Amino acid sequence: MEEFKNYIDGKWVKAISGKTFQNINPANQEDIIGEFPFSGQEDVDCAVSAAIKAYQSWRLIPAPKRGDMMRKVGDIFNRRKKELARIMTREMGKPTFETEGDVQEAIDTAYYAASETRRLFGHTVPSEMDNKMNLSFRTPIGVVGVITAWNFPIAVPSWKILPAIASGNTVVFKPSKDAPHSGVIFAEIMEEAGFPAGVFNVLLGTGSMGDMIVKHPDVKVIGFTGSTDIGCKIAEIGGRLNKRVSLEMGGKNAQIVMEDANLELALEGVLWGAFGTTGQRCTATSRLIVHKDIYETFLNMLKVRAEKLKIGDGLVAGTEMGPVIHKKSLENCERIVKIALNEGGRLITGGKPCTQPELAKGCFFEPTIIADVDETKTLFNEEVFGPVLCVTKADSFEHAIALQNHCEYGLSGSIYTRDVNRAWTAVREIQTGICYVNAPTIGAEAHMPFGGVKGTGNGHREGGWTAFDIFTEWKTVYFDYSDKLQRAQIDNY
Ligand code: UN1
Repeated sequence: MEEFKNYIDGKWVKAISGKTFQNINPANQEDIIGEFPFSGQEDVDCAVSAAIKAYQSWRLIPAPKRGDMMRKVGDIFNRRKKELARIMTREMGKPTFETEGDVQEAIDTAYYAASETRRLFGHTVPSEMDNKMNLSFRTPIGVVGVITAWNFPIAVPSWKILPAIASGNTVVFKPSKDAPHSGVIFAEIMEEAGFPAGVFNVLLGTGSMGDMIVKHPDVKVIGFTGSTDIGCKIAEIGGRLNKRVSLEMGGKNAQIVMEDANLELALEGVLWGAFGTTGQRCTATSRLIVHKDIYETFLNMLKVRAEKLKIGDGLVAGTEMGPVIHKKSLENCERIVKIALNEGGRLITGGKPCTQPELAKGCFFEPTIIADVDETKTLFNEEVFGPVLCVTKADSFEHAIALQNHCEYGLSGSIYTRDVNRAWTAVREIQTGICYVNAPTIGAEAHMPFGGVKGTGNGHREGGWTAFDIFTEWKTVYFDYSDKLQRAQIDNY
C-alpha cells in the first residue's frame, strides 16, 4: 500500500511516533488510498520551528518576487489539473468535473494572489504638521496555521495558503483526515514551484493535531474552514492566546423561488445547489422556499429531475452525484430524514441509502426532497452536509424573506424572480455574506470576498482582496523631516 509523508522544512518525513492512519475511497470502501502519518505534538513543533525560521527570510523577499512563485503554483496546478482531479475524486467522492473545478479555483487564486503582490496598496496622506509625511503599509504576521475540511480539498486550502504566503507569512497546513492525499499534492506543487524550505509545511493527522496547531504559541494566525462547533472552540482558544482567527463555518443556505421566476432556470439552480457535491458544500442549497402559487408545480418538476440524477462513482464519466464522505455521514442523512418525517415532513423522493448493487460498496444516499417543513422543524434548522433538501411554502415575498432569514447561519442566499424591485429588496434584506439573484447558492468566484455572517463566520472574508486583510497587519509610519520636535495636537493648534 502506498505510504505518504508529512512535508516539513522542505523534506518528506514520517510522523516521529511512526504511527499512521488510513484513508478510504467513499465510493468503494474496499479501496484503501494509503497510509498517512498520524502526526502529534512533536511533529507540530518541528513544522512550526521550520516555519518560524523560514519566516525570517521569506518576509524580506519583495512581494512581487513572491508573486512570481505564485504564478508558478498556478501553472503547475494547471498542468496537473486532470490528474489531480482524479486523485481528489478517489479520496472525497465528487465527480471529476467538480474536482477539476476545485483545482481551477486554486489556479484562479494563485494567479490572483500573484497579481495582488504588485498592488498591496497602502495609503500615503498628509500630516497635520509641516515637513512630515504619514503613510501606512501591510506587513506579514508570522506563522499561519491552516485547517480545512475535505469537501474542497484544494480550492479552500488555496484561499488561505496562497494569500498568506504571498503576503510574506509562512504556513503550517493540516488538511482534513478525509482528504490527506490532497494535502500531499499541495506540498508537491509548492515544492516544485521552488518555495524555500519551511515556507510551506503539511502535517497529516486528525483533529487532535489541529488542536495542537491552534494552541501552539508561535502560530499567530489561524485560518479555519469546518464546523461551527469546532470553529467556536478555536475562537475561544485563539481569544485567550490573542491570535487572529478567521473562521468559515456552517451554513443552511436557502433558495427562494417566487411565482414570477423562470421556473426551468430555478429548477436547474436548485438541482445544482442541493445535489452538486452531494450537498456537501458549506454553500449548498439545503432549504428551498417556494411561493404558494407555484409550490406543487415546482415540487413535481423537482421530483422528476431529482430522480433522473445519475448517481455513482465520481471517477466514472457521466456521474452527476457521488457518494457522501463516509458511513457516519450516510447514517446522519438517515437520522435526519427520520426526524423530518416524524415531524410531519412529506417525502417527495429519496430518503434512504442507494440500493443498486453496483453502489453497494460505497456511501451513496438518494437525492432526497422533503416538503412541508416549516421553520420550527429540525430539518429546517440543522446543517446536514448531504443530499437532503427541505422545502417550505411561502405565502408572500415578505414571508419568503423572513423564512430565508430564519436561520442561525448566514453564508449564502438566493432568490429567483423576474421582478427587479423584489430582487434588489432581497439583496438588501437577505442576511448572508453572499447573495445570488437568479443563480443557486453555490458558485463563488475566487476574486470576490467569501464568507458569512451570523453563525457562519467571525467577520473575516477569504477570497479576493479581503483575504489579504486576514494575513497582514498595518504598519503606520510618521516620517518627520522638519528637524525639530513637533508635538501632534499641541504645536499645530
Ligand atoms: C465550501 O463549500 O467550503 O461557492 C466552499 C462555492 C465554491 C466554494 C465552496 N466555489 O460553492
